[in-house]
Amino acid sequence: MRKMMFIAVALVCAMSVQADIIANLLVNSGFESDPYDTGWTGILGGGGRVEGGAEGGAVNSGAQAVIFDFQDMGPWAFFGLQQNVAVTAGETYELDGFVNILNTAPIIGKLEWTWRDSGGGDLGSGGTPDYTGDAGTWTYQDMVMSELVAPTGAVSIDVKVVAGSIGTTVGWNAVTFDDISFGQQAIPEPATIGMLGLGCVGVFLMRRRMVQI
Ligand SMILES: [Ca+2]
Repeated sequence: MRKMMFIAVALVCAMSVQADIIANLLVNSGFESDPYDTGWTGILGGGGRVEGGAEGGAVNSGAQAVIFDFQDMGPWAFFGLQQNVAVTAGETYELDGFVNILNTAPIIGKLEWTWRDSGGGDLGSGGTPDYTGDAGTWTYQDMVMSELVAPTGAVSIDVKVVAGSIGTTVGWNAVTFDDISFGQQAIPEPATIGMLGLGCVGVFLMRRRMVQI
């Protein structure tokens, strides 16, 4: 019983100290509507359509995800969507999202971003590593980029989902994305940090007592 309590408190402790975002600034982040109607615009080769779970586990949450199809395609075919979001220079942000890749061929999915100044100028870009799937299976992977600090002069960011073939694809393959989030990192209140610290010390003491018993 005590051990279970310890595990429960330790779990709450670990979850509470994990960085989170205050609010998701993206519109239609779960692709519950057609991205071309709501929130997103096509980049690279465009593409992408919303679909429900008919493909077998293609949805991370809700009823739909966005899916990019690869049908007998040569290497270096890239498709994507982007959304521009206002930011404050100097503030710290986090980008997160889920990618699900059916790769019987060499295809990848990733998140990318470009900071923009007031004239739309490029203030720097970046991206997550290339995510690949387990051959022939659907498995959602969490793509997280934390500690993204808006550079001096930045007024907005282009958040992008990118799917691409890095070799020749044979037959039908697909990359799906769902639940993309971008927002300022939540900074815990000093009082909360104090309480958390006390809680964690409590867990540590409980653990010690358990060891002694
Ligand atoms: Ca969804």
